[in-house]
Order: sequence, then structure tokens, then C-alpha cells
Amino acid sequence: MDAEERSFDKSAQEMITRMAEAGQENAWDRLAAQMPQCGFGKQGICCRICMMGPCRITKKAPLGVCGANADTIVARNFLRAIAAGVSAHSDHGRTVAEVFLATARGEAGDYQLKDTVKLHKLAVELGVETKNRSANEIAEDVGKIALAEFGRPEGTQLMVKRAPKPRQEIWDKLGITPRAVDREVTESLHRTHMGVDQDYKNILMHASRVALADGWGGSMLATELQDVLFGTPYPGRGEINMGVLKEDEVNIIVHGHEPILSEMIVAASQDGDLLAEAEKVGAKGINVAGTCCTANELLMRHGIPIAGNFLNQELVVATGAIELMAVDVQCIMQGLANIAGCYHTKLITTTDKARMQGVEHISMDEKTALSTAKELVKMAIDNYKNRGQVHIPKDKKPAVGGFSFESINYMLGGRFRASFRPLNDNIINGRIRGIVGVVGCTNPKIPQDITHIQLTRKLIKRDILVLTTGCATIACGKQGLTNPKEALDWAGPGLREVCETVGIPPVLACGSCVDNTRLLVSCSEIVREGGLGEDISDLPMAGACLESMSEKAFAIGQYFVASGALVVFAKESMPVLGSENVCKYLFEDIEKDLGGHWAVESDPAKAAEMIIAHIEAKRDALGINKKAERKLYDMEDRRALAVE
Ligand code: BF8
Ligand code: SF4
Repeated sequence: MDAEERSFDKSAQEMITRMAEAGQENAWDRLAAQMPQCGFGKQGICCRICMMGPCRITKKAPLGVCGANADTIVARNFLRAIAAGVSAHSDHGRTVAEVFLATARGEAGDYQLKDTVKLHKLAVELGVETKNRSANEIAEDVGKIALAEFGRPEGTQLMVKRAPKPRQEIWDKLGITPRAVDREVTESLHRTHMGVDQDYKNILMHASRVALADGWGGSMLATELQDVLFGTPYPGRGEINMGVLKEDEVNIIVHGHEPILSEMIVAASQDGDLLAEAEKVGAKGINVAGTCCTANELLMRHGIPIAGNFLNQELVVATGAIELMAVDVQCIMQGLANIAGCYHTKLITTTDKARMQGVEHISMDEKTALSTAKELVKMAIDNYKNRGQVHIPKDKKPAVGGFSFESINYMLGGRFRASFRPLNDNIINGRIRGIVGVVGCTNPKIPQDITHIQLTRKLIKRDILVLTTGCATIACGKQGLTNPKEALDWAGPGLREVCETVGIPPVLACGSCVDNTRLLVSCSEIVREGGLGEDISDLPMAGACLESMSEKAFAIGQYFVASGALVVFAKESMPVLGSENVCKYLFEDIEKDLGGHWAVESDPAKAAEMIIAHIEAKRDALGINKKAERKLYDMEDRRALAVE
């Protein structure tokens, strides 16, 4: 397969070609070796939940040994995938809550509470007394409440109160307002154990509940607490793509998800003594860059450059320019160990729950975080002399990151009257037709980045504001779409006018995958601001992820659907097609329950049309598509015409 068929990104193509010439293997090669992939797995009709199986559904054998049919098996597999995604996001959230609490108690001296304004707001929201109390005292109570959310013995998630009232009522009526995160995940595993929940609709209802525990629980807490700890993002400049690596500096890649690690490595890389050490070994500096969601976190808060997204991780190492890659949790390919072994690159795991065979492990502890980070930076410096041949692709694009809910509010309304009003007004007057979240991964089954780019370009051309997170953000960034200068040329006239007036790009980089909760909060605020309906399901908005790869993407998709949105995934990455009933429910009937639904469309042009049609239908329903000529055709006017 040609490099162009593997990636849309020119630098990636360059590295893919070089790796092939060097006989080095990457994810695309391993995918080719896996072909043909299992058709049962693709459709979700393989069950290995009990030892009477594994059972596969065929025409000849339509039931598993226990009698389970395709509907049950597909729904169970889907719920398990969502529960795994929820666990990943929410375990990240719990780690942040622990570090937050330790910081408040003065037990994690290297971290500070950077945004005390946000801390106060959060405290009020959570019912914590703020009067005459120090930031640390307030934070200790906030931290305790946040940490308890993951395992609360009774009651429901506190953050759901942020959703519009009618939305909360829908959840209550259906009995899916999420309780403790841990409880919803445990119940997911229980329900899908052999011989428990066998009604596919009942199983899928719990899929909404567990996903909501992530979106309006674990992930939302992760984002909120990270903002208080590390600072709420505000727009700032950065650069994206492999060209951010430096030939004459010590290059360190931080890869994974939790800013607990990466924030400290950034701090250590600015240490005067270490910079002097780097100079001693002949390097001009220490260059920290990120891959995957950790990269988004650092771009959002510090303008730290991004070397690439999910499928770039092996390619980045193959430049030969990486002295050290520190990884924590999630989306870290095991193949990294092999490619790092081909170069001088030191691959280091840092989280006790995520180790790799044969890879050095340095445990990151919040009590000694900065000294551990310094140790890692020192290792990188010492490794500089071992560099061999280096090949760094030149491509990089300027990018603007930092679009948190707070900063969008500020950009739209100004410092003294921060407000979403201008956005609502421009949606109502039609300059902006609607909002779409373009989110998620890259997947070697699809040329890297291509669907994110093509979909985003089509949407902004049609005056739709795009909010992006995760690896989709990096895909957009590589093509200049998160940079106002370049991206505005792709935008339609209405969107362009608004963006130029406000000073924002038409594609807003909103952060990592846990930061999808910023989109939920923004949607709730648009509803609260008024004029666009009573619930998120009334809004002209949608979500799309045409290159999903992770179980986390299912969790995100399901919490958006359960919050009232249309969510479009590629057909190839929706393993539910083996059950007509499950498809009918997720693609159609769920809308009657929750106001949102899933859809599958792999072609970005068709997906764009599907989304635009949805947005226009919502605008029609809101009565904001004022087409005066239509009036001529209603009955009364016709009668009047006939009389004349
Ligand atoms: O949480 S977008 S490949 S890096 S899963 Fe992973 Fe997908 Fe990237 Fe971040 Ni999200
Ligand atoms: Fe087969 Fe039923 Fe066991 Fe699944 S639970 S493996 S369908 S017997």
C-alpha cells in the first residue's frame, strides 16, 4: 500500500516511506498482516462471555449455546466497550482528583492551584463554603467531594445539574441519571455477565447511563479539576506536526493522557541547571513536544508544540531525533517498544497501572513529581550523545489552542460581559448555521486524518462552527485549520464574518478527549442563554468521529447521544451491524427516548450532508429559518389568492 493511501499528512507519508525502506514495521503493516479481519468481530456477533462459548452467530447457528441471540450479544458487547471507555476516562479523572486533594492538603508540593477563580465557582456549584476560607481549605472540600463522586454510595452525579432542566427530567424519567461512576461500570459488567440482562433495549439503556456517568461525571470532573490545578486554557499560539522536532536540541516526547506527568516534564525542561546540562552536551536547548491527548492538554495551557496524533506515535520515534519518550496511560501502542529499540530513544513508562514488557519504568508519584520529571529530563540529556542519523520532516503549521468554555465565553462577550449571547444571536440570524464537534482518533483502516479534514472543511464552508478535540484536533491543526489566518479561507461568508469580528478561527481547538465535556457545558450554556430551544436536543448541533479507534470514542458518542445529539461514526468502526434490532434502536428509535441518535456514514462528504440536513431540520423546528416566500404557500394565503 502506498504511503498516500495510509495517511493524508505529508510528513507522515514521508516517515512511512522511510520506515518501509528501513524494513521497520508500524501499525499499517500490522493491520495488513491481520487481514482479513474477523467478520464476526466486525459485526459484534462474537460472544466469549462464558466458557460454553465462544459463540458466533450465523444463519445456521443463530443462537449461542445459552440461547442468546444476535441482539443480546451485540448489545452486550457494545455496553462492555462503552464501560471500558468510561473506566479509562474516569480513572484519569480519579487520579486528577487524588492529586488535586493532595495539593490542597499540601502533600504534593510541586503542584499548585493555578485558577482560584474557577475553584471558587466550582466550590459554589458543589455547595462548599467559601467565605473567609483559604484556597487550600476550599480546595480540600472540593477535592473530597469530587473524589467521592466516583464511588458515592447513594444519590446521583452532582455535575448532571449543569444540564438543561428538561434534559435532567428525561434522564430521571428513564431512570438513567448516573449514580457513582464505579457503580455504573460495575453494573455494566454484571448486566453483561452470562445469564443476566438479555433484553437488548434494557442493555442499551444502561449504555446511556454508564456513558452519562463519564460525560457528566468522571470526564467532566477531570477537566474541571485540571483547569483549577494547571490553569484554565485561554487562546495561545503553538505549532503542530513533526517539523516541531529540533535537530539541534534534546527532544522529549510526552505521550498519553494525564497532564499530571506532562506538566511536570514541561516545568523540568525549563530548569536552569538542566538547560545548562543540555548545553554541555552540545544541544541548543530542551524541546518538549506532545503526541495524542497529552499534547492537546499542553497546547491548550502552554502552547507546547504537538508532534502528532495517534498514528504518528511510531513515526515520531522513527525520526531518530527523540532522546526520550515518557508515556502514561491510554492509546500507547505496544509497537513503540520495538521501534524505540531501533534507535537511541529511551521509552519510559511512568504509571504503575500501565507498564510495558522490556521497557524501563520510572514511577511517577505526586509527592516527588518534579524530581522524577527532572530525572527523566536528565536521562534525555544524557542520551543526546547517542543519537544516530536523524530525519525530521519539515512540515509544521501554526495553531491556536486554548478554547475552554470560559475562554469562548470571554472571546465572544468580552472581559466584562462574558457571554454566549453573540454566538446565539449569530446562530439565530443564520450567519452561523450550527455547531459540530469533530472529535476522536485516527485509525489505520482509513488514510490518517483524511475524514476529519474533509468533513471539517465541508462544514466550515457551509457556515458551521466546528469545535474539535482529541486526535481530530491534531489532524485539523496539521492542515492549518486551527489557525485563523489559514482556516478562514475555507470558511463560508457568514462564519468568516463572525470569526473575523470576534478574532477566532472557524475550528476551535477545545482540548483532549476528556475535554469533550467542555462541549457539553457549552451546549448547556447556549440553551441557558436563550432563543435556541429548551434542551440540547433542540440545538442545531451534532458530533462526528469518522476515524474512531478507541472504546473511549464509544463512551463519548453514547453520552452525546444520551445528551440529545446526532452522532455520526464511520460504518467500519461501529461493531453493531450484526443486529438489525440494535441498529434500528441506536440509529432511529433511541431518538424518541433521548432526542439524539447514532448514524453511520464513512464518506466525509455524505456525512457532512447528513449533518447539515440535521442542522437545518433543527433550525426549521426552532423557527429560525425564516423563509418569507414560504408564507405564500400556506393554506390561508392560497385561499386568499383564490378569492382574488
Ligand atoms: O483520548 S482521540 S486515539 S489519544 S482515544 Fe486516543 Fe482517540 Fe487520540 Fe486521546 Ni481520544
Ligand atoms: Fe455463548 Fe451464551 Fe456463553 Fe456468550 S454467554 S459465550 S452466547 S453461551
